[in-house]
Amino acid sequence: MSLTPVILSGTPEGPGNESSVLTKTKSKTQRPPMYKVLLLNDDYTPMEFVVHVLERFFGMSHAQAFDIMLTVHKKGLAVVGVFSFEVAETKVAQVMDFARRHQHPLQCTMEKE
Ligand code: TYC
Repeated sequence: MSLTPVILSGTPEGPGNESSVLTKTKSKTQRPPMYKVLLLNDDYTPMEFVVHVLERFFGMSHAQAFDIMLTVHKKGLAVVGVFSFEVAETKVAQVMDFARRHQHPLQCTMEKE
């Protein structure tokens, strides 16, 4: 059996070295997309209920929750957190279900960042 010589392309340091062409491929790793969870204002949901929702489902302190609730009340909406798709979907479902069970029209949605 005979061996056929092959020419390998590379840098002056030669193939197989750290700086050869093989190491120059672009990394294509992507960060997973993140989703903003938004709370929307309405005229009927009691302020205390919204504060409770923010404490219960978003782990906010009472002061933080009160501030965000006031932002929603004044500006119409606010981002209450940024999560992976699955976590954002779960938070939205939990808030919507909790509001519905208490017969409040509170709306919670998600949006790709
Ligand atoms: N605007 C409501 C009220 O005056 C309070 C409220 C705040 C409702 C935030 C929803 O996401 C909301 N009772």
